[in-house]
Amino acid sequence: MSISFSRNLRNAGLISAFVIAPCLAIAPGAASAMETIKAVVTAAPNVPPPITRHEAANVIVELEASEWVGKLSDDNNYKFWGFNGTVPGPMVRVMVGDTVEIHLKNKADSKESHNIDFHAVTGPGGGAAMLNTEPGQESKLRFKALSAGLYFYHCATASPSIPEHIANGMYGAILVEPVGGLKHVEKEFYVVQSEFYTKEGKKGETLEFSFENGLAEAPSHVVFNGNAQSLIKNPLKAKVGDTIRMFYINAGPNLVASWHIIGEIFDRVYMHGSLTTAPLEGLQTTLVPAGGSSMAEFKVEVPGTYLNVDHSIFRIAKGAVGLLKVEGPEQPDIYKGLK
Ligand SMILES: [Cu+2]
Repeated sequence: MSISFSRNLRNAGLISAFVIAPCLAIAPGAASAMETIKAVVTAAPNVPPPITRHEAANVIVELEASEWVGKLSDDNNYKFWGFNGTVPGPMVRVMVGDTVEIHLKNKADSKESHNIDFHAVTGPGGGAAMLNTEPGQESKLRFKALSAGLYFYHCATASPSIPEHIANGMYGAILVEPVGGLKHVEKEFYVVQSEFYTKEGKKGETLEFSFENGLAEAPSHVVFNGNAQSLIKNPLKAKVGDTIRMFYINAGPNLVASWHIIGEIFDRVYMHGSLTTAPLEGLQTTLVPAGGSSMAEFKVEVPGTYLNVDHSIFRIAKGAVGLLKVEGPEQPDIYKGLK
């Protein structure tokens, strides 16, 4: 079976699954009496401010799909597709019980139609069925956040193929906090691991997407926050004594991640981003499935530079390495070289 034939079959199945979804477009006057607020969304590695309210609200989230050429590494550019002009797309923070309105625009100069499947949504296509948006158009979806957790979102448009939309950078995170929020920590970071599948190209060229390399699960790049040098050039920073909370997404589209920070131990890992399950404690490395997440908290006790990696370790040669710099006084009781 040729690649294009199997691709068309797959698309046909997915398209029909979306078409049969019932229409739940937002009707005027249907909103409840809840307070309406506009969500603050942030580009990685930044995290929106913690939620301090205890009452559910109507939260409006504005996102825009677009397509642009940007840096994938110091050597090459890539034609990204993404949300709000960044790869990954922004992080969204809401509370369980909130009614969330997604307003998705697709920039007028886009070549493709785009949508979003939110893993936090209960309903057909995770909302994608309601958010198919042609260039220059806007679509809206209302959903109720039913379960606390750290969730992935991604484009799921079937033309030319769903994998291509994800592989080109159309993804991000939505955190659904429990009522009352998460415990205070000194630092929060948003990190997304993802693969890129490109055809071969020379230094300085804009690399092209390769569907064949995607099928072979042979990425040319495995990166954090959309660029092979992203967290090398702009390290995450903290101070001795800080507790760090990391919201870690594995966008895939294919690989399972073995997330590890060299020289640190995760004090608490909320496996798969579940915030309704007790965390595991004292972990070295944690699995993050493709299209999944993990939330980890850890106190940094010793100053120095730490490496954030996928411990499927050859991937560091493809870009899966970032820096965490911890400043503060030496702690010889915990860590000291001996003569
Ligand atoms: Cu898309």
